[in-house]
Amino acid sequence: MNPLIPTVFSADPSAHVWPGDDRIWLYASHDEPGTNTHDTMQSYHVFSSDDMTNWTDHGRVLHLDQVSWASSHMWAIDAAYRDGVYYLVYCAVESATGMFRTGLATSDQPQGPFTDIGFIEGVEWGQDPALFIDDDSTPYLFWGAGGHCSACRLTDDLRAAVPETIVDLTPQLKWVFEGPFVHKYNGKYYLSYPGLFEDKWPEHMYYATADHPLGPYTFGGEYIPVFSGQAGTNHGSIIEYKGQWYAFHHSMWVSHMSECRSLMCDYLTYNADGSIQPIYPCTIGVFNLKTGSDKGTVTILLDASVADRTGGKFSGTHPATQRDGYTGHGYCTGFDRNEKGVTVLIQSCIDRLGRLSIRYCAPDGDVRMKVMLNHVLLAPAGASERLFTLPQCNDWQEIELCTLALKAGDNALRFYCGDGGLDVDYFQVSEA
Ligand code: FUB
Repeated sequence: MNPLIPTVFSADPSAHVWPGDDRIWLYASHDEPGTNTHDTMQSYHVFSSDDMTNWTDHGRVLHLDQVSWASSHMWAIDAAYRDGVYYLVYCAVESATGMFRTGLATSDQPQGPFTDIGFIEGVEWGQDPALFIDDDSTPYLFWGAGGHCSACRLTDDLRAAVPETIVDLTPQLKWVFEGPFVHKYNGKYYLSYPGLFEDKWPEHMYYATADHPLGPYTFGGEYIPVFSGQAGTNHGSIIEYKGQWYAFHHSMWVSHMSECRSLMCDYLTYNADGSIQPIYPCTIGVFNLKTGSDKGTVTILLDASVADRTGGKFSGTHPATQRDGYTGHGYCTGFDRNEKGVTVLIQSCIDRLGRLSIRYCAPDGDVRMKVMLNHVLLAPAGASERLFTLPQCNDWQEIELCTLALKAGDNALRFYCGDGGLDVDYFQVSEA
């Protein structure tokens, strides 16, 4: 169903399937609700699915405040996997020069959170990066903005451009404006990009093909024309998942504001000669791979052990990994006094209801906790006392706690007031 992710404004989707993993992963930039300018963009989200219509929002995985060299414009991104490390490849304006740089951030898990390791040396005005690792493991970087597109080979550690390989692909990419993405199909390299037909907005999606990642490229044509409700920009990625090809892109179908965008997905079909058939985005979008339904949900999954790196914080609590069976990086523990707790960030693009669940372990007995959303204490349904009881359990269990009235923007969920013996794996917010 389109928009694919109607719960949080996100754009510039970069889709990947990682080795040995059954899921499809989307790395996307984040638009702030209520603004209509790209200047306010300052973070990224990761989404995953194993059926194409039910998606998990893994929350805010990198923020401008966590990037020491950058001052603004956390714009389009890509991701890569190399030697056991997941890379978020993003762009931001460098404080020292005012120039767009291509940043690298790493994680040991595909959902992040990501830790910045600096920008790629030798890439100037590196807006809208795409990192393509070829079958022989050679890494290539593509970037582009303002009507230009360039590419180069990267050093093996991905930290620098190999200067003598930098090429200006602009003359080979008709109407190119920004946002390159590279995929491979039947031995050919496909460079897809947003472009301005006759230099006029809005953007169309075009592609070109080559026998080598660095070209020369031959223009292939338009594969997503301008459509009703388009955001002005478009930007996307193309991927095969479980035997089917998909084109991810964005629209303004939720907000009707060009800079509050929502992710979209449509089927992509090749002709026998390798050319791509035009896509006309529709609300049905793509179907569930298991059930055949076009309906889906978005569930927010917040790993309590990394709350402090995803927009929340620990208040006297801390992450731990001793107890087996946790799902992400670990769990949060140390709720041993009244004031101790954990806060997680829930981002939503509209005012809406969500159902809050928690996965926890409480081996020493029932635990009574307080839950506060945006500084308001919540009560269990039908109860007058604002305390939630987590029943004793010797192993991890998930229970639903209450309904949340989320507001558009940032929501702080604080969970506190324990009396010991509690470990929290994750918080989950499902559609109500
Ligand atoms: O999302 C911010 C900017 O808008 C991207 O960097 C461009 O590709 C366009 O989608």
